Amino acid sequence: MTAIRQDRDDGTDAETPSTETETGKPPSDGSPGVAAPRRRGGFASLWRPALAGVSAVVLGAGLGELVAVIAAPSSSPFAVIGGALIDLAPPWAKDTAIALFGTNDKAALLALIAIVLLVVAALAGRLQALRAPVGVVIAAALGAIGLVAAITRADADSIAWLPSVVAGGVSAIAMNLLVPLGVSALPAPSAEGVAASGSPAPAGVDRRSFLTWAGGTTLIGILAAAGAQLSSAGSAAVSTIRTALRLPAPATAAPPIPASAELGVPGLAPVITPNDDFYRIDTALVVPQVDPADWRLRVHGLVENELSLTWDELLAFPLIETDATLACVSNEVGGGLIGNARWLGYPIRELLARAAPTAGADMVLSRSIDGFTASTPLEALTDDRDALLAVGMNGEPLPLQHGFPARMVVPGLYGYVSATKWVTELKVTRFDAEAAYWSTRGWSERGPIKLQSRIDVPRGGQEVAAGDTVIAGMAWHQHTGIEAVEVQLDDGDWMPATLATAISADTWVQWSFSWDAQPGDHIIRCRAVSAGGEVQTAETASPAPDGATGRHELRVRVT
Ligand SMILES: Nc1nc2c(c(=O)[nH]1)N[C@H]1C(S)=C(S)[C@@H](COP(=O)(O)O)O[C@H]1N2
Ligand SMILES: [Mo]
Repeated sequence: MTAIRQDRDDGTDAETPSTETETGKPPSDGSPGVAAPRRRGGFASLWRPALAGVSAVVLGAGLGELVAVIAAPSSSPFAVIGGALIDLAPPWAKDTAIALFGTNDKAALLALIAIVLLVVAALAGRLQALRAPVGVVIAAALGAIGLVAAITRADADSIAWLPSVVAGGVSAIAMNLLVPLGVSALPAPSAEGVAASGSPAPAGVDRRSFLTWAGGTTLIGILAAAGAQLSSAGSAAVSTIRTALRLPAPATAAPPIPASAELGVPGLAPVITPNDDFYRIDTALVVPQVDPADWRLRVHGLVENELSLTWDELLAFPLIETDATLACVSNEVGGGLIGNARWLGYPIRELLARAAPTAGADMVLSRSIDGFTASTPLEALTDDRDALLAVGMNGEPLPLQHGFPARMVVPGLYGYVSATKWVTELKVTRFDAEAAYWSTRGWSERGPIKLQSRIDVPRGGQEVAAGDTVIAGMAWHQHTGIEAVEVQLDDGDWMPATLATAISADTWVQWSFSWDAQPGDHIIRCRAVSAGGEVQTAETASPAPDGATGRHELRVRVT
């Protein structure tokens, strides 16, 4: 509501700039404002207080970010407010954000916060001019919002409050000092008669001085924020530790990827997804920085032997390698929130065997350093599948954004119920006793990955040359496997596609289909058949609450 009202204010002030040009002319005649129509009194030139408000808040926010980088990196006011918004957002918001912005949803959220902040800052400046100290109170309140968000984070440390207090305090003080500069440059409404009758304008700074003050303040704020950005990129200590790290060789290596797993069709997803191309989904606005030297994994709850594992202890265990395709429950039919990697890690079933779950336990609630939790059925962690406490991804330590130093990977389950990154705790418990992060936000407490397939080649909407054409894509039903993929052209019969060699039942598989394309518009559809005989359903379901269904179809024009 605030933003809408603010927009209207700006709109009705459309004549303000011209007013200002006249009132703001160099006061060589010593009487600025004489020519200004003053029908609307002080409102006519409230853009100056608005600008002062923006300058004050930019200064405060910039210094707050700088203090955060120096003193409390996980408590940057922007990050904690963004993090709180993510946690508070209604369940549908996740999907909408991903649908609109894909994996740029975090950048979009930060941009949105910045826009709202600037609008509120402008409004605060205006209110400060009209009814001091309302603007100062708003600036302080913005800091207080950051403060509350900061100290309620799961990973809050003892000085988490500092950056937001600096941001709010500096904004409030600067608001108190700058807004009067903007106001006093104009004749006060009560002085209008005097000004109009030719008396000297009230004492105060002229337009140029005001712009210098406001501009200078804004610039300092921007420089502070930029400095914060640069030094956080430069002083990435954990990233340096990761780069220097050598992981042990697996005690049990995965067999080489069969050459026939890769069909070599241009435009088709590679069967192993390079780390840099691997989708990223999480609630962490700032990637958690976990030093392996400080990392511990606590295994507790309904167990006979509570454990606490250090990094060195974990690496000393016999590690195994396994290929598994991770998928996000938010992935739409035909979407890209899925990737396949070769993971290195310690089987969680071995870890749980050491902890010895007691009778009655049916779930493991895994927790990340940043408070995210996932509920994984105990059975999926103790059966014969290679559910891993993973430390390596495609031959390197986990990238920071994929969970360094350790995460879970459980073949066959969507990430939100299994793939906890930056994992620090496994609590053996019961589904009827505890609920995980997304389960409390309307998503299903269990999330087996659904049978799916997609078309990668050709791209939808693409023009295809008539004649021999290849249609190709990916199919998956982790932990069950794919038996067949079929292709349908223009509502005709389903025809078998050629399957590449599957790495395993836990990974996706490539498929291709040769098509003698005839000129005209065509619809291409695909469907997979699982190793269990299940045919991919045509019934469409949206991602919430437990994964999308339906068949990928696309339209192409053959010329
Ligand atoms: N700590 C943490 N781990 C998390 C999440 C999260 O928000 N926080 N999201 C999960 C979800 S929803 C998915 S789909 C996978 C994605 O893993 P990736 O980013 O490595 O692809 O991580 C899972 N692990
Ligand atoms: Mo996800």
